Amino acid sequence: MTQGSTLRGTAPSAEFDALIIGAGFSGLYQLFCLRDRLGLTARVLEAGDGVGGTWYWNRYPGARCDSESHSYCYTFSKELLEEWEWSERYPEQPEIMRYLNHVTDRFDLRRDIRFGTRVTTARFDEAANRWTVETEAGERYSATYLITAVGCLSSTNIPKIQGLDDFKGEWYHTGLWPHDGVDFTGKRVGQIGTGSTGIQAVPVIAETAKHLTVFQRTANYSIPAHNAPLKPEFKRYVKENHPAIRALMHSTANGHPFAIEDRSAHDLTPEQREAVYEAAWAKGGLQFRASFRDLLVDKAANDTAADFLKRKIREIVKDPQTAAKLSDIDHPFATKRPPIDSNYFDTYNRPNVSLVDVRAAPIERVTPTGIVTRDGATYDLDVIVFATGFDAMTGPLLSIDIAGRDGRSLKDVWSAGPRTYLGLQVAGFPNLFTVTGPGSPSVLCNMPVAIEQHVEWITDCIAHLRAGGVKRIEASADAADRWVDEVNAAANATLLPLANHSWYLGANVPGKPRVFMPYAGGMARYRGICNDVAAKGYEGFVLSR
Ligand code: NA7
Repeated sequence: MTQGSTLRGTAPSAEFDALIIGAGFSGLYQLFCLRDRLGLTARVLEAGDGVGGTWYWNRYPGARCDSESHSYCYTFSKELLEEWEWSERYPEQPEIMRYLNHVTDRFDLRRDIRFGTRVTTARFDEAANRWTVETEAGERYSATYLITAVGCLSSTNIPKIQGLDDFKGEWYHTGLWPHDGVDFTGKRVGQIGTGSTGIQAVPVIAETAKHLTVFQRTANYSIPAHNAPLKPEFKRYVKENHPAIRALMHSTANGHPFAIEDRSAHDLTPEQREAVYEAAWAKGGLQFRASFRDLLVDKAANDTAADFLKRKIREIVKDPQTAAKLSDIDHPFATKRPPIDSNYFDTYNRPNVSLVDVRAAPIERVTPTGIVTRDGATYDLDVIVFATGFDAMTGPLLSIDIAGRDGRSLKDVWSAGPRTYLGLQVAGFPNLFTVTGPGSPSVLCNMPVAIEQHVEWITDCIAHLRAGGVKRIEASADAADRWVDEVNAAANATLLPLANHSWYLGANVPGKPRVFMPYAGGMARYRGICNDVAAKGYEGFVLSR
């Protein structure tokens, strides 16, 4: 076990009741709750120069949310719900940024956020019962409670490809996109990655690039988003039905405003099933996977959806070889995060777009002028776009050097994979709360729903501690062990682990332990578990006065 290093700085620390790391959806709401509801002194430390978290950094072409706009927002304020109006079915990155800036100003949050401040270390001082954090600039802050609101997909995964440093063109990761954009006009562009991000970027880059070469390692399903401006009737429906929409989102497994149909794919004849899938395809979006209740638990049921979606790809893509590569999908539908798209497959019918199968011939190296694959083929490029995803869930937490009781570092405690109680706390790290941490539904849920539940639970917990004169709360090791078993059991009850190369399992980052990280038992069930734990006096946590 390595002991956490000591803090570098000697400057006195600025003292608060609570420190929050990150000013995305989570950090903003956590600040509001602790400051305005509980009356605590709180400070948000944010690496970026503005609010938005994941959305602040992900400015790539086509960046858009996969949750429908009327469900991708806070629900805690009736006034906020009434005054904000989304323009499209799926909100684009700039509109989400406008929304989060509006929330920040409306609730006067900006004055308690320190921007351009990257947290590098966090130490728990047992005698003082306080966390001290240090920033890249050597500033120090201390607080009783430390809350990480660092997001699940905020540590970029840039594959270590030999020769990248010598590339004479430009290269970018989609999650660290230049704020003033990238002009692809007349350029030969290579894009690596066909996850949700890559699938959004391809059609937009193809519009201006001279040529776009897409390097695909794993073929992917995608459902049309059918994005469009919202009609006045729908906007009115949303305005008049906030409580019912919120109640619906709270009742579903994924926090989306649609329920999973209570029927098996086996209940219907092949013709009836086809009609269901056609209707879901025409409707578009993530709701496709809600067509039958057994799509994620029964392989034969899943095959019916997978076959339909592969057939759609072959119908849309005209070149049979390209269609074959795009539809050669090796995992059941929705066992990796299912993308939704705007003309993704159709874009391969453009003369300026081509597909390279890097499962068959992996990328060998980057040269000063392009990419070489193992079969010796060379691709001359002016720009390389890495749509290669993230060191998900644990990456953002482990990028901070966090040490708890007895100087134990989080890196050591999680060396074989993350271990949490409810995804909210780690044994050995008192008064540290992890919003949407590993072991919680997080990325399997519509994120604002998961975030509001966590932030509210943490706020109620801190209120309870202060009301009872409790100085410290810490997950017990036993409760965390039991929860890790529960998280594994929940994943194993589904088909999700069959996608053995997914980022849910950490398999996209070389050397990362393969552990299924999010809780797959459903958001509604999870909310109930968290409520029960609190009602039983924070069962599984050790509270000390
Ligand atoms: P994803 O879903 O992790 O997708 C990353 C893509 O990049 C995926 O196709 C990967 O292939 C590919 N990849 C990663 N490394 C390499 C290397 N070394 N060579 C070739 N291809 C590679 O990230 P996204 O940003 O698209 O989406 C993340 C989430 O953001 C998404 O789920 C939504 O929740 C929003 P692989 O599949 O690993 O073979």
